[in-house]
Amino acid sequence: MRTDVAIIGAGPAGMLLGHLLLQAGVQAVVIERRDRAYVEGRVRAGVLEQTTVGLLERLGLDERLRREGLVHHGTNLVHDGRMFRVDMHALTGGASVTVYGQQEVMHDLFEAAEARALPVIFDAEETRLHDVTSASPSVVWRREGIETRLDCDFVVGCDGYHGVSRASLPPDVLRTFERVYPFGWLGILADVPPANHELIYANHERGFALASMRSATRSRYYIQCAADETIAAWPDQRFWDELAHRLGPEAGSAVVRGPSFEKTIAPLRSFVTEPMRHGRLFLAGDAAHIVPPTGAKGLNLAAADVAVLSDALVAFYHDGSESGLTGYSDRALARVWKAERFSWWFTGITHRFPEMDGFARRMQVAELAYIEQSRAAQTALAENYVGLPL
Ligand code: RFL
Ligand code: PHB
Repeated sequence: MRTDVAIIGAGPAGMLLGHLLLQAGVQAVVIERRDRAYVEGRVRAGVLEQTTVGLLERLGLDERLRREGLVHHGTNLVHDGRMFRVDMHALTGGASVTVYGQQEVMHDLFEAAEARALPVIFDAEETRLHDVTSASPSVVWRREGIETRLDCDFVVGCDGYHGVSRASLPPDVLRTFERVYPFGWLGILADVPPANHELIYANHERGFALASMRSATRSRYYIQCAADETIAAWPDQRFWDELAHRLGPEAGSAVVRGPSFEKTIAPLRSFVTEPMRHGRLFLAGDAAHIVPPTGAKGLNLAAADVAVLSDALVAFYHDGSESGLTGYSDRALARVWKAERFSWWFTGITHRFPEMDGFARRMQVAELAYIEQSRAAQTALAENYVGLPL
């Protein structure tokens, strides 16, 4: 088999890139380790920046998003049990975010892949990358016992944090930067109306809590938990009690309880790989970087990476220009580091750290009180939250 661009991984990064290339007449094949139901079923991101929405619009994939997505002009912070609102729309000159679950994004991308004949190979095992520093790389995998080889011009690793692509960069080229946080997020989904029409990020002595949603009838809630916490220790009743307590009297009393149908614990990590290119191998999305979910940046960064990379690949095929490809890693990393900084900072001011002494705690309280009072501080938060320009 032969194609122009081999894409490893059919998550948001891989599928968006595949569609962007297809739209520009560049051939691509997406190779995915799991099946469609698994990828589509993963409950993850919920908040899309305007640039991500714009990308889906450019692909003609925004019809359901416009109908079902919830546009949010503000977000809310709670500290000392008090809630205040950051009017992102007013502070950024009209920007907003859209609540539309990653599961919905993936559904739309997979449906369109079938309709537009973007080739996606599911259940590919033992994927290996070959000759990525030569002019003719290839990808080999095994599916139902049969080995297939795909020759291509470029390989793009969109295979997430646990993928094979990053490992194909030689150790003397690869630099990694990491922070592992000493806690996780316990998240639930329940078919109950959300506590509030916008998100609420709460700093509480006992730990962080987040009130989010998927629709007017489906709530998504998270609470900070110990890194080694078990789900069995959190029956619904205990979760609801703790959530309501941490959200404070105003938001906590508005929480509508009901049976959860999803409950998972996610670790928190900041991680960056440099460079994001080696020869004809490019990395995009979680394969290259991880952010803690506090800033809602992961999926949006993946989308921003492939927006830049697809333009560079299309310029190569249309005009023979290599400048976009040469500049990809630096350009993507400049944005990645800013999102890393924001996600790390927002995590730092909202979570309870085990080593925190009285001074550190008071620094958090003072910072939140400052944000509450300062238009400048709220503007800084708002412009990062809605997403920095590409
Ligand atoms: P993904 O989604 O991990 O997809 C990678 C795909 O590659 C496949 N793969 C392989 N395929 C072939 N061969 C191999 N050897 C392979 N190894 C792996 C995998 O099966 C998978 O299908 O990476 P991608 O595309 O870069 O997308 C990244 C996003 O999924 C991620 O950043 C977000 O989910 C992060 N995130 C959030 N991002 C936001 O922008 N806003 C949010 O509100 C938000 N909330 C979240 C989040 C992530 C969370 N968790 C659980 C990590 C909330 C949570 C709780
Ligand atoms: C979510 O709805 O899953 C969500 C929202 C905001 C975040 C993280 C996750 O910061």
